[in-house]
Amino acid sequence: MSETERPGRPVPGLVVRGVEIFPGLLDSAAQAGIMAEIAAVMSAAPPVQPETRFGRKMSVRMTSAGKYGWVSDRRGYRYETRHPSGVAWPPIPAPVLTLWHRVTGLARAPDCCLVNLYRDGAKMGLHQDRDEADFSWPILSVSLGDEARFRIGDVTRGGPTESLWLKSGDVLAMRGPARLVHHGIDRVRGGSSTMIEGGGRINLTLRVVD
Ligand code: MD6
Ligand code: FE
Repeated sequence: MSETERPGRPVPGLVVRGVEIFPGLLDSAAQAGIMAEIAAVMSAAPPVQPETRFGRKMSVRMTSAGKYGWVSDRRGYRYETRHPSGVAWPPIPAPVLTLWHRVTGLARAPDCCLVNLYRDGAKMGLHQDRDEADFSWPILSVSLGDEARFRIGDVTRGGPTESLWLKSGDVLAMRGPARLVHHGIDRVRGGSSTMIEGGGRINLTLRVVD
């Protein structure tokens, strides 16, 4: 992995169990700019409520931008080059790519921007992100809209966890020894933001897939 030190690369304001958090990295203009682009992504590739391999519907709605999108259905979890409807995923919006390069310092672009939409009561159980080919690449995550309690555990299952509230404009990086920690969203504080039309929270995760 070629990591170039770039001038102006932000320093994490907080590190929790190895996860780097950049509170308020995006000001409200930057958030609104990204949100407008993500709204266009969601009209081209509407978020769907995926099913797990076991036939349970997830409460989060998902879509993606980029070369690959992450999907889940009865056949399992995987990356696909098309939305379940058959349309190609829209390209990753330019301001999102700029943020990736600025925070990671990497020359390589991500292959996938997974868009997680949390409406009324949606949450996400503790999981690891391990459907990518090479865990030496980081994952970058952007929070928009309502505040959410993010829980962070360990690389191994079980054991102690810590949680923190993520607000709109917060950015987070999972890399190095923290790349494979368990994490999830306990709950979203409904109505805590007006950033998203129709309410709720959006989380973007940027990944190198192959
Ligand atoms: C969320 N985030 O914030 C869920 N995964 O809604 C994730 O699952 C996540 O924030 C990998 C890396 C960073 C993340
Ligand atoms: Fe994740």
